[in-house]
Amino acid sequence: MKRIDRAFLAPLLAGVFAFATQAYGADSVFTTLPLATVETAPLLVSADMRDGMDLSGEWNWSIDPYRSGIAGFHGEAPNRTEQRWLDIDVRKALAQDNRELFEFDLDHDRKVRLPGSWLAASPEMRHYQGLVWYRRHFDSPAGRKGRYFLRFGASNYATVVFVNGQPVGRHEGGFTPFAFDVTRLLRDGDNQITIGVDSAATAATVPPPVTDWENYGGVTRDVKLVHASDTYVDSAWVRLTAEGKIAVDAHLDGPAAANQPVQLKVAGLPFDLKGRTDAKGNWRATATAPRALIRWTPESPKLYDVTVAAGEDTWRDRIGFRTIERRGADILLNGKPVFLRGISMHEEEISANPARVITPENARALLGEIRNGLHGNFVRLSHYPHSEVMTRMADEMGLLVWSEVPVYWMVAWSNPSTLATARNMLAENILRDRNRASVVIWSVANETPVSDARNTFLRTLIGDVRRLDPSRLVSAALLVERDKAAAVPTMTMADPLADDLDIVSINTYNGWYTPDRLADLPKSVWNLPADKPLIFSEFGADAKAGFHSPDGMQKFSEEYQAEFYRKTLEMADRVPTLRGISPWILKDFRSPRRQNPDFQMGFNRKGLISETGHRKQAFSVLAEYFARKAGEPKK
Ligand code: GCB
Repeated sequence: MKRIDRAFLAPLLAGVFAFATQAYGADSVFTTLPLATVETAPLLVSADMRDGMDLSGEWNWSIDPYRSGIAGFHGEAPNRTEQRWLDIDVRKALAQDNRELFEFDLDHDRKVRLPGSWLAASPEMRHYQGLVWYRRHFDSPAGRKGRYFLRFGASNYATVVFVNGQPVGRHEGGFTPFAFDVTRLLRDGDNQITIGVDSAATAATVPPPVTDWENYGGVTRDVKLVHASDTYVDSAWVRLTAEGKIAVDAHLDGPAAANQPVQLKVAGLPFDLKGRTDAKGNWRATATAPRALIRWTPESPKLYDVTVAAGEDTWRDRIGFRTIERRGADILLNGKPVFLRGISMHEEEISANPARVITPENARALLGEIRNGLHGNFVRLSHYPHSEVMTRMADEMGLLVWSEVPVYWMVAWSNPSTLATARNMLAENILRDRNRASVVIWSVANETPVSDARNTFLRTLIGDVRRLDPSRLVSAALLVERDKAAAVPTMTMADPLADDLDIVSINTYNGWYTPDRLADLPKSVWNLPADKPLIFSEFGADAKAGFHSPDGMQKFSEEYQAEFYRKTLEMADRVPTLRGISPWILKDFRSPRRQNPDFQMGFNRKGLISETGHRKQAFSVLAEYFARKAGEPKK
């Protein structure tokens, strides 16, 4: 890849991000620390495959509901004993001068395991949204040489980072990775890291405060001290092109980045591509793929060990090679039509008290329900980028992936800072996952009402996707207009954005949020573009596992949900351009807006399995439908 043009995300460079100034004012650390974006910070693509020190484990933590660590009583700059990130041992300081006033002591506060959201850490944290400080110590690696990066898989939502009392940087956005070069801040022996994480959403953030899922605040993915040589491969993208070639784009960072010999190898194949970086440290090359290459498919998800060697550094990844295209109303995987047998999913493990901890075991359990239980080949990872553990597991298990950014319902379409935030988030997601064969669709939004400002905003994002990754398909979950006078449900795609997308995706809840009789659903009329694939990206009905209705017609019963699926699938089968579905949703998930005490208790119950994994009746309805679809000759 050519490192993204500096001009690409121009507003980002101004450091004007959606959250910071609104929540903290112009001169707090949340506003003034260097902002990590795809243009300003290391990308460290495939950092999870690099050497380093895992900083998961026990951290001390302390809430800061009035954000006192950031400002004094009257909003003035915090003084020395208020700045919670300073390298001060509070007990020692008091031993030296017992007149000092500290109203926190992070080193001696409670401990919690990171990664994981604070919401599940203790009962009184269940609904906490705001600022929390985390602190841990670690011993510096012996014989330090080369470069050290502090890399976060994700931290929700705004984050400030300090090492040994020194400011490092900040980041905004709860679902994508970021990293800082901390080489010069490390010292021999004991080192201290302090992180402030603020989960509050504002009208300007992405997503905004009103959603239908739990806002899991905190450091929700791995923190790692990554080690690399002085000059290292900061990003690499290796893929199969539509023409059947293997292409590589790599970028080196460091003093010897320019004019450096580089070499791409794919283990197990007679493939060895050599070249040299240009003056900016970029290398782009293509070569014909060997005949022996086995293509990645959901049925046979072959991954290769791939390396890019450059000087002292070797970048590693495990990569599948496949193509994805649209032709007319068809989606072609490796040149053959494919029907996407999927379901949607939130990033939430199967558990009575989920904390958004996605370990490989948790990811395998969720995706296993789709692949083996439902006979699926596709998952919609809604409504934001999921953990890299999940997309790697999808590569390994053979599931096609829809990947999305949380441009959800009503973001501040006319706010340039909101757009900058969304663009950076989208870029961070794409740059992280461009090497994943499983990812076939980038989605830029979910259920966003049409307006000029919204169209302009989303077209900017679509343009970014096409520039950063023209090899995949672009979509967004759209709304349709319903003809109120028609006798049978009649829906028309009137959203002008459909013209900009490769796949038209629609969420439909007729029979759940509308008074339609389920029996009428198959008669529905859909007025849709004839030359584009359609995905029903959502449909679903709530059911409380174990709640039954004698006549099958009571909402929240397993019977109603199962019948809703039968009739909606019958309806879907009559739409000629249908090329996939991802109903709502695999598992019951936490959503604070859902408070019916008989059925919901803080959970959206549209899952086909309960939060603890109990399968509801509708599960087998979909499983049988997918088993049939899998056996059908392709259109
Ligand atoms: C939708 C949203 C999804 C909600 C779902 C529901 O249309 O896209 O985020 O959770 O409906 O259950 O209402």
